[in-house]
Amino acid sequence: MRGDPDHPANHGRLCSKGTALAETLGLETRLLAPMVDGRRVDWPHAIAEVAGRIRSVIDLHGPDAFAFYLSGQLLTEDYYAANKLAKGFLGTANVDTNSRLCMASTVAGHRRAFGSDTVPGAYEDLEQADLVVLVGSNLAWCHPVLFQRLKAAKVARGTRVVVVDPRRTDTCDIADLHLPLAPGSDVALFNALLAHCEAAEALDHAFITGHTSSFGEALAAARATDPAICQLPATDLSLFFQWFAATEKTVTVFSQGVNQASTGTDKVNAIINVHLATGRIGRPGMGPFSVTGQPNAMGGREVGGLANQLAAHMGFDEASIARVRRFWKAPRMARREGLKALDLFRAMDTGKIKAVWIMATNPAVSLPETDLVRRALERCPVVIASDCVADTDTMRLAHIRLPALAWGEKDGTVTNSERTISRQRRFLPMPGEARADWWQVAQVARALGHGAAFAWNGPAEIYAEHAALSRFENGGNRDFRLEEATDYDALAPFQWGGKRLFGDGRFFTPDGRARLVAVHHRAPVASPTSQFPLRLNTGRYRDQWHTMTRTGLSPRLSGHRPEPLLDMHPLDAAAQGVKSGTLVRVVGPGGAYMARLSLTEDQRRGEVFLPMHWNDRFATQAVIGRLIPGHIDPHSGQPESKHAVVRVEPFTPAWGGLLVCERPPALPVPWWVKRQAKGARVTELAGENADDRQALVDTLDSAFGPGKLEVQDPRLGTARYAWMVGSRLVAVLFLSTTRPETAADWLAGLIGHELSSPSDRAAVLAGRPANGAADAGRVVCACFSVGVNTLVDAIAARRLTSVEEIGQALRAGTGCGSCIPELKALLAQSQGRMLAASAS
Ligand SMILES: Nc1nc2c(c(=O)[nH]1)N[C@H]1C(S)=C(S)[C@@H](COP(=O)(O)OP(=O)(O)OC[C@H]3O[C@@H](n4cnc5c(=O)[nH]c(N)nc54)[C@H](O)[C@@H]3O)O[C@H]1N2
Ligand SMILES: Nc1nc2c(c(=O)[nH]1)N[C@H]1C(S)=C(S)[C@@H](COP(=O)(O)OP(=O)(O)OC[C@H]3O[C@@H](n4cnc5c(=O)[nH]c(N)nc54)[C@H](O)[C@@H]3O)O[C@H]1N2
Ligand SMILES: [Mo]
Repeated sequence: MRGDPDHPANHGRLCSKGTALAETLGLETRLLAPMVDGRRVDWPHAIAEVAGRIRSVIDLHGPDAFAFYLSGQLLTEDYYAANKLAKGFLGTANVDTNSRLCMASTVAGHRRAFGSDTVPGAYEDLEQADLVVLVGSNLAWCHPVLFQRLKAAKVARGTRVVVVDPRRTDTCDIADLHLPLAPGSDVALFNALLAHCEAAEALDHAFITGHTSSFGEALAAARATDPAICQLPATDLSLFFQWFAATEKTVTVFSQGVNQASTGTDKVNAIINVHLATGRIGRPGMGPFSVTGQPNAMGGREVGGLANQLAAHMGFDEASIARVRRFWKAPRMARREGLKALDLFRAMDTGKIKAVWIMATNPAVSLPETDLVRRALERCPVVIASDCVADTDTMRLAHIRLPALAWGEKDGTVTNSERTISRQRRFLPMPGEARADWWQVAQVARALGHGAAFAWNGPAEIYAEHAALSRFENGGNRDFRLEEATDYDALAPFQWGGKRLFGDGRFFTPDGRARLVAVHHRAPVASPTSQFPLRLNTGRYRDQWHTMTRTGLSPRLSGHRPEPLLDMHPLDAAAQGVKSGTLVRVVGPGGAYMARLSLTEDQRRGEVFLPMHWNDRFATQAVIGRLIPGHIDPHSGQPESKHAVVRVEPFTPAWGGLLVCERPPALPVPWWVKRQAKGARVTELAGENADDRQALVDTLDSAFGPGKLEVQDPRLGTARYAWMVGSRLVAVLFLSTTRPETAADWLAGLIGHELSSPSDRAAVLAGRPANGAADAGRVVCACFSVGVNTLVDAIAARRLTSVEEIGQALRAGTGCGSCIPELKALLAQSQGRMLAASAS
């Protein structure tokens, strides 16, 4: 897997997940045939069932009883097809997408400020800026390629970097200043910044007068804001304000720490206000810059994938509805906005929506109020889900499961954060019966009698139609406009709208002026109480992608964080009576979650952090949505996924276990978490009851047969088993009263292999190689699979003193570079050890 050196966005650089893509292309976990009510059927049957069930729901209950729930992981052509079917031909705008959980607040903020959902700048602005402010963005882990570009620019021209995030993240590795603000206080911060810029005479009054409106109201609101709300040291705050006021070439990058809040839209406008008031927009090296997450989050916005957008960046005003109807020759246009994600699932729960088609998203995990969402899917009479993976938490709740093509098999276009449209090309055959998402929609549309409007022969024709709609009656008052692609297959990456927009000071509002918005601080909806005293923040790990359906298949991506950790400040842990490295239950008003406790001063006091990735496929009790209440932003409908409240309780197991085998059976124990290692899956287990141990061994006996080797030490409470078929090793189980320590990755490599000599078998039961070869340990560098033990040993033995020397010796850190902060930490630790050794 190599990057394309000619692509303008990454210049050939890949992140760890991109580098490991080849490990996720296998067909083992794929859905390869349509399934209706648990039965395998052929496509004509599946299409007839989907169309028949949708038709009968609509005939009985009207078009709004049907909904699509889509995803920023669809291609633009897929998205266009679903949106057209629902909004033009079935007559419902109940089309929403996981972008509601992701970019909705930015969309709402952009539209309030610019009159359109436009990202004004380009990635190269980060390279041309003198100051880059990263707000609620862990760029080092979530946009590692862009992070590398910024880092290189910093080396070349000394760019100042400020990180605004309650947590200290690896992104702070390149920060000149980290502002660990109180969660949810971004509006106060940027309001105070606006007031400061005014006082410091750093505003661009010519731009304000010539090109904006509502400046006075916004400034009054800003002046009324007390920056003490942010709980930041006054010196840091004034340093940030001085830098910002003095630096014309400033880019403010923002992401989920801004969007995923009940004040998300106001946060976006607070940021944009400052850029408008200083005139820093639409010119090189400056501007507000929303970085999107999913590969095609932007394409979804362009086709109208959100329930409150129609198509081609048009909304639900009368003129737009009429225009799109004319273009589509639509028989049954949706006439008003549809339900947003959370309301959509609530409507399934109350029986208003009776048929849903979910594509390329896993709402049973990623939406808040998980139990309500799952109950809604259980109650909904018709649940259709298209996914490339057979078994996800959502697929388990679907009546009709349709096999989709995955990356490498599908053809179409995606749009990135800087508006660059790229062609994605198929290079693998279509496996089994899997078919493109657009094809599935078009087939169903034809079965419903709309053949003429869905007669496309391929994505090229859909793209041409989408582009034509963007130009249709577009006299220059709509931002989104695509030219005809003369050769779709050879389409080279290009930025729609050109490199930058708004350089001329003209916006897409009715009066052509950008709007400043008067915004006021509001605290997150849930506030800590004596029952739930801690603020819960959630987000991403470096090497996992969302609900892990793909990245969870890769051994090296699963090695960096093998299980979910609860990050907590040591003083809070002491107060709650929980210990580092032990299992804890995180309890919120809506449910519980099990994690291992990791103590770190990177967390503010009173605040904890959990990853969003694990789910029922990978752990017993680690579905993040159970802890997130359904509080939403009033403008965007985006859930407040970053500001829940919880308490933390110790979980004291009576025993711990480690199971290594190719495919674990269903396990009768209270807690386990699985990860993919090279050769086998590694499952960690823990139980509160000694009887669980026997039940577990019995389960494994019936799964793997009676032929096992065992050693027990009743005095120590340890037991070790190795199941064999002939001389082939099929499973290993280690039990102990604590957490068994073994070379799990080494054991995984032996599964399925012959153990011919007695010493081989003895080594398996000893849990480590007979020849004393070391276990590489937890993966630090995923690009080159370099483990922590290998690094620590090499740093000591070869006296490595810098990241560069580590790179020369082991290649670690020379791929995507996102492990460099960890390499630095290991170097610092080993220097600490050397100092301690020389001092004694
Ligand atoms: N490795 C990896 N990369 C990914 C993804 C993935 O799953 N894995 N997913 C992709 C997707 S879809 C997305 S949307 C992006 C998300 O990319 P990011 O937004 O960078 O990622 P998150 O970890 O969700 O959140 C970013 C930060 O917001 C901070 N935050 C929390 N509350 C506040 C607050 O009140 N104010 C401020 N200023 N900050 C706050 C959190 O502490 C966190 O560090 O990542 C994309 N890239
Ligand atoms: N607590 C909390 N919750 C969050 C977040 C958070 O930070 N904290 N972040 C939110 C954000 S920003 C996002 S984007 C969401 C992501 O949440 P989801 O969208 O639910 O997560 P994914 O795991 O990306 O789900 C994508 C699904 O599509 C399948 N798939 C992949 N490619 C294709 C394809 O081409 N066609 C089809 N039909 N299927 C395909 C995958 O196998 C997988 O099942 O989570 C949101 N939820
Ligand atoms: Mo996202």
